[in-house]
Amino acid sequence: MNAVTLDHAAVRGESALQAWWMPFTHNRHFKANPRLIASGKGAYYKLVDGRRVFDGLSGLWCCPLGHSPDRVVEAVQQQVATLDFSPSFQMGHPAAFTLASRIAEFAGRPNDKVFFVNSGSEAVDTALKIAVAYHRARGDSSRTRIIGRERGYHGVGMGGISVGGIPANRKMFAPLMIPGVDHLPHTFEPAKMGYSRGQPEWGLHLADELERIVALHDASNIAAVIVEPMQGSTGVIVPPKGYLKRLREICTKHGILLIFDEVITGIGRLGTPFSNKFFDVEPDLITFAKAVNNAAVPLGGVIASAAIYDAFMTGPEHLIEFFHGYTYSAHPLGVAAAHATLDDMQQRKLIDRAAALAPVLEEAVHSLRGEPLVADIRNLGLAAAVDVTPVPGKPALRAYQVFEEAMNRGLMPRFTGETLALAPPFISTADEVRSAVEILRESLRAAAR
Ligand code: PXG
Repeated sequence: MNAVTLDHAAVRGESALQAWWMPFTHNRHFKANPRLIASGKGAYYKLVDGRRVFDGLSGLWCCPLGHSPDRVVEAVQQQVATLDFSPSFQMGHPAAFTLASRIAEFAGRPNDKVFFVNSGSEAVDTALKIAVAYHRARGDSSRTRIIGRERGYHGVGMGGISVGGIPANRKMFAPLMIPGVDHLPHTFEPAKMGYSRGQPEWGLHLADELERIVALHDASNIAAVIVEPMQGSTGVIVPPKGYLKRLREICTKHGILLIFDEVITGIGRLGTPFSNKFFDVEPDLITFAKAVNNAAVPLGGVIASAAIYDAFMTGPEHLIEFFHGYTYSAHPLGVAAAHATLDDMQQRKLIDRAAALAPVLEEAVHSLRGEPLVADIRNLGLAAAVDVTPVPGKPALRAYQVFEEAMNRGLMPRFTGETLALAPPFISTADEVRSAVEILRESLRAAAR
């Protein structure tokens, strides 16, 4: 049975859906009430029951060009017929080198180096390894502690859940956590910053908590700080004005590496290639994944400053300098899709378009203030979130109810906890962005009835 013949009627309550243990999913509920996607084109998905829905989250924040853009489709087709796989250990293929330079240029850091991986989780764990090994390579091997942040999402690897700050992602795996991790406080305080447009005025002082943690352990024991410049998964938590700059200053003062996890903010979501240009803050390491190749093939990476790379380039030249990598690092299909994605973004000026759509989304989403169930609204770049009031005694149900109403009206937003998020494809029109928000308005009203 393929995805197209597996329609709702045929599978409801039957065994056809039982074998796939789905990720981050309410499996039992889903299998009784499946939502199956048959195809995608441009900013729309088509469900197997024939409904067409606007893709309000660009897949999972990863398809800024919409679905199956011609250029990416052709590039992957050609690549699979030319060079389907190429080992990356002690061998290389030319397009991986040109992509690495291109991504470094794209980040405005042409001397940086790029290490390729296959997902955001791998990018995070790779960045943490680079950070710890970097200090050791320089003879500073007591610098091992890593500082993450409450509410942070850094994927699901052992490193990522350890530095991450989402309780549900951590509590079942406590014995597997890496030791020596502290967390900065999160910056979300609705009483002080509710309904902020863009970056909140309140909260800069929370960056100074880093000084407290440094004083506790002594800087000589701390390797790195990792934060999402804007927290995506936990509901578009926007950094207070000046906060990231302050973190940078404190890290620099104490010789601590600063890692920006840009798996969501990277590749244009804030209207700049990476968020360093948006916030005017240069981290030492940047992780990316998702949108880098429009998610056509899994690909991610870590951008490292030349100084970090150089610290590893010691010892005999015939020996490996960094014992890390994946079979699929710089997979030719992922790389081809990334070149095609960046070509398309650059030629069609799609990051400028994301920047131009950002105020449209801001205006529209904040017009939901005062609608039933709405508890808070936030936005940054081409991303926004609406918090809803919980159903008493049933956490996370309300946002799901709103999501269902939205799906019935032709919009697929993201629901998580008590939050609905929107991050439309960059190819969306202003009217599509506005009408997605109007559907959300009707859905909030319907869910409140
Ligand atoms: N870091 C960040 C900042 C992320 O947002 C990851 C790492 C992990 O990436 P992988 O490719 O391993 O999943 C992410 C992933 C959501 C949502 O709904 C967000 C993510 C993934 C799926 C859903 O907000 N972010």
